[in-house]
Amino acid sequence: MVALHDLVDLDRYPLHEPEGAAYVAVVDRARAQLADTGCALNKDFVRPEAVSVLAAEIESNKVDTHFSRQDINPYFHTEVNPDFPPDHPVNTFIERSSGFIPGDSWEPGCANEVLFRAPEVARFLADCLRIPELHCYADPLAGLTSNILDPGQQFTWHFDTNDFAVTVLVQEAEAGGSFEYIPAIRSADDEGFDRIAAALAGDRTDVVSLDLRPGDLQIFKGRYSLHRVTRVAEASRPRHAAIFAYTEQADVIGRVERTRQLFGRVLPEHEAAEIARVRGDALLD
Ligand SMILES: O=C(O)CCC(=O)C(=O)O
Ligand SMILES: [Fe+2]
Repeated sequence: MVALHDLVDLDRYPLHEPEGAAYVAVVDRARAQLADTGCALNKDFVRPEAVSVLAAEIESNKVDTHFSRQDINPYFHTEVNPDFPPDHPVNTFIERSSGFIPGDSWEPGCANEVLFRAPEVARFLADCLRIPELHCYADPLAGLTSNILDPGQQFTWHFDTNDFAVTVLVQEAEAGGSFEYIPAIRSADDEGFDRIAAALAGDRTDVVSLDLRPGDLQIFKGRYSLHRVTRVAEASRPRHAAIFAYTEQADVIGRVERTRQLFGRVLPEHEAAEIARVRGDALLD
């Protein structure tokens, strides 16, 4: 089986020595970036040879991708809300066309999974995010995924519903497919609708285009920062990113509706979790 040191450049990112000064320096840099822009970019986190392995695994699992195309508002909704004017962000719907390789597609022990499940990686991410501990998202479909943008596809402006996202770009598009974001365009007590409306209409003020390269590990706080992946050019190769989902609580499973939206199906685990949520316990009848 692949080991962590085969995958991560431990000279640059000494995840195996969390007490050392080098580790602390790397974490401090990520913390500063997160505080500043909500985005920490860990360049060349994955070794170049390992990036090829991650890419080959994604390529071979790509047949399992669930592609979907919806016109969404920044809040991931698709329906008009009559409480808001027609030109309001809530009623501005733009194309999201992309696909996800689901969590049950990966060979156990494959490189993508080893990287996702390595306790050292979860420890590092928790330290960067100043969270006591992180667990791999227990959702059987949404825990370990790959976001696929084929030529002509785009993932339009949106906010994430989770507090942070962890991404490794594995294959970059030659044209288009760039990650763009507007730091802190909203906050817990300010929706920021005016600036959001301007951004959706094409205003580039405050748009940051991230210099993301294959092997880079991105930690992104997407609750307050509007972000998108621009359209991959028709003549380009596809853009493939590995997406690692973690939760602060253990054993979290995603909602049925959202799972259907992204993966086109649900598993018995999702149905059971939904019933337990309604009842407030997981007991049989
Ligand atoms: O593929 C990416 O880099 C991130 C896409 C994204 O924003 C998301 O899946 O919420
Ligand atoms: Fe997102």
